[in-house]
Amino acid sequence: MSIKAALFDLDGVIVDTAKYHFLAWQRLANELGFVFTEKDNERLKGVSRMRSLEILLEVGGILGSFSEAEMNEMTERKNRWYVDYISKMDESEILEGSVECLKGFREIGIKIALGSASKNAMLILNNLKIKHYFDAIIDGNKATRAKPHPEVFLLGAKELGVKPEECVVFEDAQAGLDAAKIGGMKTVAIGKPENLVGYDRIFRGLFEVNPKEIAQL
Ligand code: B16
Ligand code: MG
Repeated sequence: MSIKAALFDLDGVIVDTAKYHFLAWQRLANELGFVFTEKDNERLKGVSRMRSLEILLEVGGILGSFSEAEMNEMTERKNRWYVDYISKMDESEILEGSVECLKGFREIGIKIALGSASKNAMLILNNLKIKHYFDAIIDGNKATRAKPHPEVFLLGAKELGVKPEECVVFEDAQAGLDAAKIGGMKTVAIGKPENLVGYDRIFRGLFEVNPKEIAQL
């Protein structure tokens, strides 16, 4: 068996928080006086909070009009609304097959880490009651460099005490798949083949994943 650890992205793989990010970013766009659509929101997946704001302001045609302090204030405002939404989440929002997949890897002795860009990952894991499945949790507070930089996954491998080539990463965002590849890890894409490239396997969701098969990658 070549794989010793499975590293999971959070948003888009284990839970769909993108809808809450969207509602909060949309509210900010409304306050700033422009429309932000669900299609625009696709560009924010897997991207850091500040980079998301830059994309949003670009959509509104007002990127470059604000100071660093104003940009910080806007990300804080958006985050307060976002945290309001995710504070109400519970186990019913876990995406289909996620718990079975995590259990399946544990049963065959594969270590598990979280590799998320989100600074709110711990709150989400607590609300979903799945924190105990993770041997290491690397989130946006621990990793400072945004995907496609491989930092978040390399820190995960390090905390688990495994080599990058012994890891498989589950990701829904292209930046995340690129980060895993740059880090020298195997990749499982979650999503549609027309939206993603450069993966070892692709599934519609964790409900399609067979941990024993992935362990042989
Ligand atoms: P926060 P992931 C990412 O989560 C989201 O996909 C992305 O839309 C968000 O901007 C980023 O986390 C930062 O989140 O504002 O909560 O710190 O896919 O890396 O689990
Ligand atoms: Mg994601």
